[in-house]
Amino acid sequence: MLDSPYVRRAAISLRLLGVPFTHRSLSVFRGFDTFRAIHPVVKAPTLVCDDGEALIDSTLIIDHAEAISPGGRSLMPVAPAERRRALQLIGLALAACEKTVQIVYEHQLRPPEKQHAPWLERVQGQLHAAYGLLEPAARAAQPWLLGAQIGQADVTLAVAWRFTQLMVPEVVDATAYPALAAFSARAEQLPAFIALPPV
Ligand SMILES: N[C@@H](CCC(=O)N[C@@H](CS)C(=O)NCC(=O)O)C(=O)O
Repeated sequence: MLDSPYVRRAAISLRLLGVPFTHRSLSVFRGFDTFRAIHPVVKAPTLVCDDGEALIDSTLIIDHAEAISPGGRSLMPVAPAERRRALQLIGLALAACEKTVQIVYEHQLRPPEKQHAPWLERVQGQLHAAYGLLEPAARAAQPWLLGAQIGQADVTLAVAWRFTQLMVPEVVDATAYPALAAFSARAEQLPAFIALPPV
């Protein structure tokens, strides 16, 4: 489901890379048994390739999509310095996704009496640390994080921010991160983002 930031970043990336795919929206919770019939590990996203082999994990799916993209299109810089910067930013954005998911799971999957306040505080602090490092990067974007061309760092950051704002806006106040909010709004106007909305 596109409300998962991992599913959405993979889908937007495939689209930007020109790799055709069919999207089947299936909940890993409500559709557990149906999903398990597709892949026993029940992780979203799962990419089932034309020969029936399946890949899990958004980063690995995107890696494969880059390898088969028509015309050798890529969302990653080649030069080592820029590539390292992209990897650094993607790591922070993925951490923001993970910490947001942990907060959501703590609230939605655990009974209230089993929720652990110190764990939630730790995770919220980590989420703010990630966005705190990403805010100056978004402020310096021209208009994208590594220059004129949209890349994987942009896709992952924009998807992460929108996900956090949809799921836990009370934890991450958008007004405290104006550059991230503006960056996200810019990305969400692109056809690939509009075609694959989180809700
Ligand atoms: N590192 C993975 C994370 C994927 C992930 O955790 N997806 C969630 C949905 S947002 C999921 O499958 N949750 C069910 C579970 O972990 O049991 C990726 O990048 O694809």
